[in-house]
Amino acid sequence: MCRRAMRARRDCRLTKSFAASGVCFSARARRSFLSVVRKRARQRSLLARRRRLTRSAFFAEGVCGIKRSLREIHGTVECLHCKPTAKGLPERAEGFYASVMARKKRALITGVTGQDGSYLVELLLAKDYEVYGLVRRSSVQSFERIGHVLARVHLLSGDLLDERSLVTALEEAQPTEVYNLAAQSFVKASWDQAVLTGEVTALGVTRLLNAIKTVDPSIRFYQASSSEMFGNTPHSPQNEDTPFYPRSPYGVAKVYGHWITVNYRESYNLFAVSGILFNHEGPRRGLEFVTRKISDGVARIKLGLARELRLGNLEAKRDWGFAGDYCTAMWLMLQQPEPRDYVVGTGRTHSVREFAAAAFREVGLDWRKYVKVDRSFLRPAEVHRLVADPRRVRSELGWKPSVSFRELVSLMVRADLRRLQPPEVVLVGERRSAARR
Ligand code: NAP
Ligand code: G4F
Repeated sequence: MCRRAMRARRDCRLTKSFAASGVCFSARARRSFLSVVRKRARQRSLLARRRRLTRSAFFAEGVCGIKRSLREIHGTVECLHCKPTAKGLPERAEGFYASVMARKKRALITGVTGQDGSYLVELLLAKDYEVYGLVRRSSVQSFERIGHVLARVHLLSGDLLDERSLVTALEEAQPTEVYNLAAQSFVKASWDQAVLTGEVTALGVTRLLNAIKTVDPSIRFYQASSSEMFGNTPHSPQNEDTPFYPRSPYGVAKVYGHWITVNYRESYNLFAVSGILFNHEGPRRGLEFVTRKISDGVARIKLGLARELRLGNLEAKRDWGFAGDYCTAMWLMLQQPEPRDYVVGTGRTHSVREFAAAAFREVGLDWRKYVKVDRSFLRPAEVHRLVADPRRVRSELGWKPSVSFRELVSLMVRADLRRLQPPEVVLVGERRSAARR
């Protein structure tokens, strides 16, 4: 019906100009003229569809063609917005087009309860997005990282293991952008749960891309790829053209996620991009990752809550940046005219030993007195050194990190000190008793 509405308007306009040209306007001539025009329009509409949502594509497709979910809302094949009137296309269709274009951007974030999810929510809310977050069912829900913005986020239940739940979430949120941050993201755990890691971190990406293809192929998609994909590569620094050599089931799963994103972009013309992000940290980082384990350990030792810090390989080197900065890069990637993959990192690398030394220095302690090497934290296969070559993201997206290595260490240690500090009321009590003494 929508197409018929389009056709009615086009025919009406074209036959008028045809008649105005003074050419003989017999019924037969009109019919053959229109059949040629329609054929061309069909070709144009196909091209436009391939080129995403332009204004002409919107009408050529018919509103319902683009927003298939609308058809379900109307509960009828005939879309009210596009129903033709005696005058051709109704004003409502124009109005609807304008309202669709002017509507708030909507984002769906998988992994919204994770470190990056929490920073991305803040960023998108500040940009006036309508934000939806996918959360998986758990007997105890932990919204620790997003508690402060919970009232402004729509939470939807779903799991990367379950494609149907992803379709439902997309239909409900009707996002313009999807950020796939959900994953089994802890490298060490990926050896113990290699199949689960593959199911979530690798196949989960295919499920989500399939859901997008079914619900609305105009959605822009961001895949959280990782520098772990470079693993043991002999090339340094690593950029978008560096070959992958993953060293863990996690790294292997991320390589799959990366290539399926590229493949769906090339096969189905989706706006799907892969951000190859190097390690990014902050006070919201999970306690199992080395930087947070160190900042937490240092704060505990400083406050007399622990005596030592047990770590694995101190010589491993990583390119560490602040997670908030990296979420800006994710967003920038989805605002570009063309989908492209980017490496995101600081371009500087430091060892675990250097991180630990800087963290202890922050509280005036010598790391050598407290750090013990514990072989149980070593990995079956290690990634020894990673460092980004972020030239493309800098030159094309204008992105650069705002927090240096020293600042990152300092802000993480200070945040853990604040968190673990005895409550203020104890300090006040202490001050009073000190005053009495
Ligand atoms: P994170 O803190 O571990 O968060 C992971 C998120 O995924 C959590 O919200 C978790 O939900 C969710 N999740 C896990 N399994 C799921 C499933 N089956 N279905 C739905 N959700 C599921 O990770 P992050 O540091 O924020 O990283 C975000 C993404 O970037 C991950 O994909 C990670 O692999 C990737 N990445 C991270 C870094 C980095 O340095 N941080 C670098 C490169 C790439 P629960 O709260 O329920 O567990
Ligand atoms: O902090 P990590 O566990 O991070 P890893 O393995 O680099 O992975 C993180 O960054 C990736 C990006 O490259 C993400 F894709 C991934 O999701 C995750 O966010 O370990 C960093 C290094 C490793 O070489 C590890 O062997 O620190 C070494 N390390 C030494 N002692 C330790 C420890 N790692 C942990 N987790 N715990 C230790 O006690």
